[in-house]
Amino acid sequence: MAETFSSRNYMRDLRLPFCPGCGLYALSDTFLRAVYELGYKDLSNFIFTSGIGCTSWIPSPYFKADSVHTLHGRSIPPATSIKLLKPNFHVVVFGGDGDIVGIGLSHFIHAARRNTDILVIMGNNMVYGMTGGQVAPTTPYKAPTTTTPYGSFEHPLDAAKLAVAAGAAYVARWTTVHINELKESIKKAIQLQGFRFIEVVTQCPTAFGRRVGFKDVGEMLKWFKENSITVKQAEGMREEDSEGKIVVGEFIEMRRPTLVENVYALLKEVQKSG
Ligand SMILES: Cc1ncc(C[n+]2csc(CCOP(=O)(O)OP(=O)(O)O)c2C)c(N)n1
Ligand code: SF4
Ligand SMILES: [Mg+2]
Repeated sequence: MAETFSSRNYMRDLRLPFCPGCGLYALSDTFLRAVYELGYKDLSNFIFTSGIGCTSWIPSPYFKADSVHTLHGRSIPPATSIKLLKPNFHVVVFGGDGDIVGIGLSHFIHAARRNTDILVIMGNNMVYGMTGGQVAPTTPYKAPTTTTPYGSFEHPLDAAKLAVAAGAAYVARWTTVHINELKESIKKAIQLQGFRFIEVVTQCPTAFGRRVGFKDVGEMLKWFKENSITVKQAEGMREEDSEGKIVVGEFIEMRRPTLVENVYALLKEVQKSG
């Protein structure tokens, strides 16, 4: 392990493309810190895929690693193929809320159902950030966006709960004010098997914060902090009372046969009988 952590050791000599104050700097850095603390000197044991959007820029081309930058919403299918062909690698998907649970939603559900051995990290900034702040399936009720100037009239999708219902092996949600918890969660998720999903509620001051009336990034982070409740606290609350809160913590951790195990076991059986 390198003497002290520096994200630069894991990154190409390029400047990240994010706006000042964007939470994606912290997400990128926390992921690399987790990798470092697990003892990986480089990213040669990892393969990344991502779609299109601000969050999707995290691994590609910035991480010094093999990565596939795919179409908007289509990062999970190539991750699945890569994991089946290269089962010894950690396959990690980075994507935004629009990418993962908007246009890419069916891939997300089926990957969880199959218990596909990948880690999906979703940066949830509650809008389509890169394209200017359109409403997303994760936009809070009544929040104004470029396409809902009078406030969103839809209730947001709970991606973590959906992943649990679909069969994920590990699900957690944190925000960019829960950096230590997020780092520990990433470390755990990298080491687990099956479909792992970590949602990271992250500030987008440019396309979300300004529009909903936050003065600066500090105000957004304060809102994350004051508005977060734990999974345990949420369990004891009525649904209408927890509406609008950010439920943070681990939602599930369970072991069941994974896609790779099932496919390779079947291949062995077929080869034996044929
Ligand atoms: C098939 C397709 N539809 C739409 C787009 C335009 N587009 C690019 S990124 C994006 C949304 C990005 O939002 P999100 O996935 O939440 O990522 P963020 O930028 O917020 O991190 C959209 C609609 C596209 N590139 N391809
Ligand atoms: S638009 Fe939002 S999510 Fe994208 S880089 Fe800027 S602050 Fe970050
Ligand atoms: Mg987004």
